[in-house]
Amino acid sequence: MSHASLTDDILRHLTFTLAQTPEGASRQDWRVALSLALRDRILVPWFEADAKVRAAGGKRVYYLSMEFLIGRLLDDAAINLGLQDDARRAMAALGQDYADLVEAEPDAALGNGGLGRLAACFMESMATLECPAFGYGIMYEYGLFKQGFKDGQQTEAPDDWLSRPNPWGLVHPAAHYIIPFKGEVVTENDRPVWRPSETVRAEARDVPVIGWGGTWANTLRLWRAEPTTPFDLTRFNRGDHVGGAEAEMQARSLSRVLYPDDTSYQGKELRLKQEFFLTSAAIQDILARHLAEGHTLNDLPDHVAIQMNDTHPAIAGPELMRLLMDDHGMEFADAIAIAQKCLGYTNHTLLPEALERWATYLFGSVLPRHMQIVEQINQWHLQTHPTRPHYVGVVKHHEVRMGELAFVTSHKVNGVSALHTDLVKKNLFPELEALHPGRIVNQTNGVTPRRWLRMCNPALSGLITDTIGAGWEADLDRLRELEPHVEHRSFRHAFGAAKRTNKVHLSNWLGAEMGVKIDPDAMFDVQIKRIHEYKRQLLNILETVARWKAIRDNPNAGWVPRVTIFGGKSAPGYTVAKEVIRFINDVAVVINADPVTRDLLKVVFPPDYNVSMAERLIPAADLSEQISTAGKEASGTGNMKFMMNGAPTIGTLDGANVEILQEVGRENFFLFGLTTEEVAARRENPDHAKEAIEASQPLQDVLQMVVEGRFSPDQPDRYHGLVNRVWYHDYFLVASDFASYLEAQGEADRAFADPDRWLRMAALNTARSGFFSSDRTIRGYMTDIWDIAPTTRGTA
Ligand code: 26Q
Repeated sequence: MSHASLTDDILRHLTFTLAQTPEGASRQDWRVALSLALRDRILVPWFEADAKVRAAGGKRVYYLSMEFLIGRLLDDAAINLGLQDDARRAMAALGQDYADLVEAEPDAALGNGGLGRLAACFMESMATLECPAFGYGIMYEYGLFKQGFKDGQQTEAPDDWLSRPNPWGLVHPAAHYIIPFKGEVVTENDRPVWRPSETVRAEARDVPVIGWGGTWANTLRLWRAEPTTPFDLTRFNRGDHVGGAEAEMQARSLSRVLYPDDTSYQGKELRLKQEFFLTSAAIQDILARHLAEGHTLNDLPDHVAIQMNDTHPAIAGPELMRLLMDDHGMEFADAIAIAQKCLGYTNHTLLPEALERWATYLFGSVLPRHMQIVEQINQWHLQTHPTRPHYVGVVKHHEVRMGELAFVTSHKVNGVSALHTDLVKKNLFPELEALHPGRIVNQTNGVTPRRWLRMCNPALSGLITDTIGAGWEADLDRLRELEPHVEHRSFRHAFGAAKRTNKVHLSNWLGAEMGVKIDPDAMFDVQIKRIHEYKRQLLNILETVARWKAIRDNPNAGWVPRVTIFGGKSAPGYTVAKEVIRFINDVAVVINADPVTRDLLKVVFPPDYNVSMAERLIPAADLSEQISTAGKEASGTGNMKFMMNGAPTIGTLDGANVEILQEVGRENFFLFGLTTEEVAARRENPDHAKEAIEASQPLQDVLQMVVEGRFSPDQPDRYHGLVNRVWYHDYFLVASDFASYLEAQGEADRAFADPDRWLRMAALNTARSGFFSSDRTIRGYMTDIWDIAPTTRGTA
């Protein structure tokens, strides 16, 4: 495929699909025309992949997730097809700048953070590994809100991402299902019959997901809610213009907007309906495909592996059983046996406030038949495990516990890092682990190196290919071959040059977007992730204030210049997180205006952090901030992206940091803070924060400055509540870890001041990051959970 034929196809799409002339075409038109020309080249591998699976009668993975945090797809598709250079040349021949068109694509933010981005990385890895798979999600009309700052405070605006054309979502008119809700369950001929009082229609939008090499594509099938009853013309004609559209509005609300919370769940009816909408459409689709391919329902586990991304689709077990029993006459015992063999459940959190529990009255009113089945499952589990403690159960205290439900309906339950899986066994499900030894397994998260190294960091990718040859993208362990080169000054120099290129790009972008001038030779210290108390952005900004004060007290002490960069959104209702955002912005105003420290310290917090912004920030980062309270971050995946891109971590022994430390070695990681066990012990002391503050002069000074209103001169008491929480309600141990963090930051300064030492560390981070490819993770799921033999692709 040459760039000439690509040029022809782009022009053909511009003319005949978009009905535009080259002269009249906008940037969006060119972007869509190019996307369509690339999409054409995905279709054949896509159809062929499906035909191969059908012919082989093989097993497919069905990945059920309420979130897919996709980001942009154009450059990713071009790279995986091996057509990036051709696309660049074709666009140049047409007088367009390829990079400009890539930027014109809206960022598909159908997810909140880590869990949703993991699902997107998994889709790409499954396609790369030629693992037959469908992703099932929701085609939200509005993705995660757009974040703005007004006087430093977060504002939220709807993310109207579909207002610009989306060439990646193909309408699949044949795939549509009726999703029932509410009503009652009656008995007919001794069998329960659900008579729903509401229905909506699920319609499929298919996004083809092309793997590295362009030989295989899977489907991400996103459901859109549509009314089952057409527009009520009678009501409209009676003059009730709004009422005529009510049913339509009600139905469409199910796929209207992504819930922007990623911890505290609220128990809202609409959310439960969204979860069932996704899950029922998916299960109906799976059964329809299975039967259409000529298999019997008893064979289901031979052809179907369903993975539940957290408990959000945990109604999958009861829904599958309902269809098997009520529509196909299967007995309960057979139905649960089949469900268990098909289902797997991935847990992503230990935070108690994030565990889904639905009041039985709500659950029973929205899903009356499922309520009966859940009760039956609970009874069956108790009968088959009579030693089950009285306080354990799927239904307890008038609540349905989705974690327990997912656990007992699955054959495997997994955590997402070694430490997290340990804690899932010991703290979250100790009783179920005892009753079902071996069911809980670990699958440490990973990220796709195509997007998170090859695509976002062309400078470093080019150096890697020049050094170890092509093909490392699908065989990331090969990055180890860089290690001997790290000993060569010329390689370290080239590594540093690639990093500097990225830092210059970022400096220019930040200058243009935020009007700040930053020095590309300063240390870029980056913390990007959702704003959460447990992630401790507060610890980072308090340390930054301490640094500012120390520089002012002693400006000529040979300071390492730093730019402290934050990015991230807060859930709109999370008051404490929003206060942290405002505090960081207020601190930034004061520090950035200080002439004494201007060349040594800057704080920048660009608004509306998203996947595309991560792709700019990560390649330019020097230091990766992974500073959660030990035991709270299930894994983290940003930590892996930084490591791949040559940014050493400053971090706690939490989540996958533990494994990063193990891979990269103690001397290449800035470790600090209490361990999980020490955290628990420390909390036993009611004065832990007070004692830590009194033992640290810098922390006392910082808190004093904040109390005095140094960062809120127009309202000196603005942060009294914040400081008060550090003193008296410091559940996440900001105070207790402060001194240790300060020490580690000092170590990072000393390392950075020695460029040769730093480059060695940075390069070794990249060289030792192979383990964190999501290809490795997916191979793990295939062997340990899905019972699908991994192909040897990439490991040869
Ligand atoms: C639940 C109910 C109602 C509304 C929203 C939710 C909800 C939505 C999203 C609850 C949780 C989430 C997202 C959780 C998440 O992103 N967890 C992260 O998952 C990553 C991938 O495994 C890990 O790396 C992170 O450590 C973990 O925090």
